[in-house]
Amino acid sequence: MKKYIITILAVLVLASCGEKQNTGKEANKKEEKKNVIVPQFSGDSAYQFVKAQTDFGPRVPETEAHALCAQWLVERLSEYADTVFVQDFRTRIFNGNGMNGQNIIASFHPEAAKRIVLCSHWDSRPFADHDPDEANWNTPIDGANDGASGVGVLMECARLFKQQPLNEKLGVDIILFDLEDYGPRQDEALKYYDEDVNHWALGSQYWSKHPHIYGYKAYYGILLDMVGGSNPNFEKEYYSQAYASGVVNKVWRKAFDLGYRNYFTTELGDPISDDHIPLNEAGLQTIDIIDLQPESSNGSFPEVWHTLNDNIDHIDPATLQMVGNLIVNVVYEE
Ligand code: AHN
Ligand code: ZN
Repeated sequence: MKKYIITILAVLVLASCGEKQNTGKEANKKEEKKNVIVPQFSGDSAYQFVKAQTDFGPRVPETEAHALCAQWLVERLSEYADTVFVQDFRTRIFNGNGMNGQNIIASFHPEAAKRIVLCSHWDSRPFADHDPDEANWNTPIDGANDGASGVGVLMECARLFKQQPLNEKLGVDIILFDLEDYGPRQDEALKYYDEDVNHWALGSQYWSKHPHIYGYKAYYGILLDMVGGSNPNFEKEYYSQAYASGVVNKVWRKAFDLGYRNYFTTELGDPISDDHIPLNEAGLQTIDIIDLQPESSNGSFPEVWHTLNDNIDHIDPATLQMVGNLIVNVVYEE
């Protein structure tokens, strides 16, 4: 019940915030920013949040592990956030079959008009279709990096947002998308190719058409994907730069300030089809922080990508720490 009351309030507040009156305040802004105390992001805590997910096993939609993980995510997020929404949806996967999914949304200061979206996908891929051993191509993956890493960072962010509340005028929505990674196997991709249909990012496509709050608007979004590998290479992903260059600049500038130049490069990365595309197409400027490895054997991502090796043994808490620290610095200084 309470959820729906808050929903209605949020709509009213959003509707009434057309203009703002800023004159003398601008000058003080920089000074204020310096005085914000940013809480300490723990890479080890984020790592535990990643491990808790992989301990369920592969989180493939419509499996028990997936359902149990959803329950855990909702329970933990309910401890931290003001409101948690579970958006159940039914969609169509690449082969035409129907499938159920759940987007999980944790809102902080749901009444605030100025909002930031932080997102990741929480499902894991049903097919290890880039595994060196062809016998594994139908085997689901743990998705420690591909899925759980971004969620782990966002769970630690949520813990901090509870511990040290954000400015009351700033709202954050952590959105965990389902069914990002149910695209067809690489060796069958042509068979299922349809220029009008994106077989990936199904939860994000659904949410973009049916946001959890009618008429939902946000200032910008940040997607985290594969943020847990060792020695990451975060290039300025092509669509992020094309759709949301201001957000890329803001985040990369902060990464430089924090001393992360070796990992947040100025290189313009390859275009990646990911959860940020439907959001950008719906008008929400969203960047993708994603580990791009154009020299790897798959040509795009870390070596373990879509193999059985994408497990907890290949997660580096230092990378989680760097990305998480960057996110909290961006958010608390907003
Ligand atoms: C494709 O390769 C179609 N998408 C890359 C985005 C992705 C997949 N992220 C995680 N898994
Ligand atoms: Zn994937």
